[in-house]
Amino acid sequence: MKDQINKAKENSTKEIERCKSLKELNDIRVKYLGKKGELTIILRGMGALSEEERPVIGSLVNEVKEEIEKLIQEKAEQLEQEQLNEKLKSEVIDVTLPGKKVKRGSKHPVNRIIEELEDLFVSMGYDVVSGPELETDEYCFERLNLPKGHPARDMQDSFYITSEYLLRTQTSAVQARAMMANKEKTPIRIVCPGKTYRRDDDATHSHQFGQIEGLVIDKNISLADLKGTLEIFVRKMLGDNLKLRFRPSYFPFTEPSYEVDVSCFKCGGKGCNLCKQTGWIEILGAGIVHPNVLKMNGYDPEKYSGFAFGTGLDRLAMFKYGITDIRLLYTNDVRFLKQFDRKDEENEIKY
Ligand code: 2NL
Repeated sequence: MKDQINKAKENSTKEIERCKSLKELNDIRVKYLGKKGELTIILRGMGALSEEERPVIGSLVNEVKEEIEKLIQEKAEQLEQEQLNEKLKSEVIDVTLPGKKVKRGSKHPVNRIIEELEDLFVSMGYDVVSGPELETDEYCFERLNLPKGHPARDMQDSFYITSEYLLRTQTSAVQARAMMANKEKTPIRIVCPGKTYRRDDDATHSHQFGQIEGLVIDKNISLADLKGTLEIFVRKMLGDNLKLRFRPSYFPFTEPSYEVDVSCFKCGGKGCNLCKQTGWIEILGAGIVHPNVLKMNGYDPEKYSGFAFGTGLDRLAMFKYGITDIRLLYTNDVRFLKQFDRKDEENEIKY
């Protein structure tokens, strides 16, 4: 019996040593120590032994059992450690690899123009004001010196929603609201960028377009103030040293009214395809606020005067970035838009 025990000890020790997995190790444990394991069977068979032999064999079996258990425990720890090392090795992270780049969106060129103009005018003490795109006839036309039946209303074919409400045809409505809200309490210095709508349906016009208007009302405001302001506006947007030219024109809300040209920023005024050989490019509409408009919006024209101007943001963006097809501004093709990823200065075309 002793031999049998020693043999079991010897064999199990070898098997444990050779064993390569926890599963195999468990099989070994069952084989020697399990319910039907070799040592268990020996213990059960001890009844047949003599009184003297029983304690000797009993303690030997227990000793060997403990030893095997200890060996199994040690082997298990070793195998677990090996498994962990293996796992760590397979999951190793190279912290020196470059990270994945997060794709960032870019600002729409028209929004860049708006932001730049807002910064410029805020730096000159203006407020940026916005208002509803769905406007009343009253604020879009009446208060801007365009009474019902006025021929200028025909100039702008509008999107009427009801007989009273329409999509605003110009941002001037916002300015009329600002005047009505202030009513001589304070002077006014505001710019109003925003979307406007007209029922244009030919190939070169869009039914929706961006506009920015400016309005200044105070005591003793003159045409000189308007000229100086527009000069700063144009030079900041399109280039230093550009010249302005005021041509008499007509707007119902200003008197006198002007169309303002800028000396061609591509050819410097010599004549080229951009300015159609004239040396000038029309860029703004402007004028001195009509006394009727002042009166209708709560300002006494005897005490107060003001200037106003307006321009299309799409045209400005096209000039500034050298965009030749207006549809690119509305189709949101990322190949186009991502070109405006970088800083403004890098996108500007140098004429
Ligand atoms: C253009 C011309 C212009 C105004 C807008 C205005 C507003 C008020 C009073 C007086 Cl509340 N004038 N706005 C004046 C002159 C021209 O816009 O070509 N826009 C695209």
